[in-house]
Amino acid sequence: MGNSSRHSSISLAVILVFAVLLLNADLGSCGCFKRIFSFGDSITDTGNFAYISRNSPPSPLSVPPYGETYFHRPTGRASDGRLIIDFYAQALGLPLLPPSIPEEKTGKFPTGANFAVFGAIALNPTYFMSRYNFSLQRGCLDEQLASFKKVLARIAPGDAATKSLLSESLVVFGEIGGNDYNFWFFDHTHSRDTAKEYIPDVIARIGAGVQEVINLGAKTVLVPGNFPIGCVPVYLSGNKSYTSTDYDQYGCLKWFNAFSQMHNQLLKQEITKLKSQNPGVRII
Ligand SMILES: *[C@@H]1O[C@H](CO)[C@@H](O)[C@H](O)[C@H]1NC(C)=O
Ligand SMILES: CC(=O)N[C@H]1CO[C@H](CO)[C@@H](O)[C@@H]1O
Repeated sequence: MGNSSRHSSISLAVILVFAVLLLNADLGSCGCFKRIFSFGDSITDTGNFAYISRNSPPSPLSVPPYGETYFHRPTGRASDGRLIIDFYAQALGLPLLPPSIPEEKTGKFPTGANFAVFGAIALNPTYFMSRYNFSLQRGCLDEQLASFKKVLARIAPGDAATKSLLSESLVVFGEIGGNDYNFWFFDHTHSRDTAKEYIPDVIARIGAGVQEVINLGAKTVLVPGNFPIGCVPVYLSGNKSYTSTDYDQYGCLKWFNAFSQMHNQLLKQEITKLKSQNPGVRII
């Protein structure tokens, strides 16, 4: 996801507590993973974007209040505290994941690395150009996977070594895809319904990415869905409505929550398909 406010960090905090509980229920704090590799966008980025943009005008992520509650300094996370991925690492007894890009060419990443980049999309930018004549200058999943493979080729060269290393790693695949819709929701160059047209393509891209890491040797892949974005402040303010029926009993925007559910339902179907195609691999 793109811009995040302190309020959205708070609502996300509630969601991530549930996510950690779910993860614990499924995997336990068993010391069963030696490392975590993760992909995604600002929900997961622990410093890649801030590093990439360090020489341009400083991004808001590099100044307070980002980082103020836990790290007591800005770390490049789009949050005042920890991100969901930090809680996963702590729940599994691992150090917090370093962002991959600052050490892309040298890092040994003994406990894993984080390839997520703020603002990243799942589909390639060329998709939006050819389909909607819309130029989107963003990082994408393909770039993160390419960077991952480069790192693997260095830290575990050869198919057998890569497979062995990944078999004892947890791969966290997302959240990714939210930004493929977000620019439509905030840009208003097209109707927001346009975003529904390409949900299946976003899901197919995520599914292909998950299959790619499984082919490399991953045995446990966690694939988070999208959030109830209709409850997130940036959507509530950016799409304020004066029609009371646009809101549910919690004051959330129904259209956006229904949209997230559509994405998540298709994602679950994709995961069911991936599970049947990859017996022996845990896809959560
Ligand atoms: C594509 O967009 C550009 C501006 O961004 C415009 O000049 C051009 O006419 C558009 N092409 C088509 C086929 O709509
Ligand atoms: C009330 C309001 O601003 N609604 C907007 C919500 O966003 C869509 C496009 O994403 C606009 O078409 C609406 O006007």
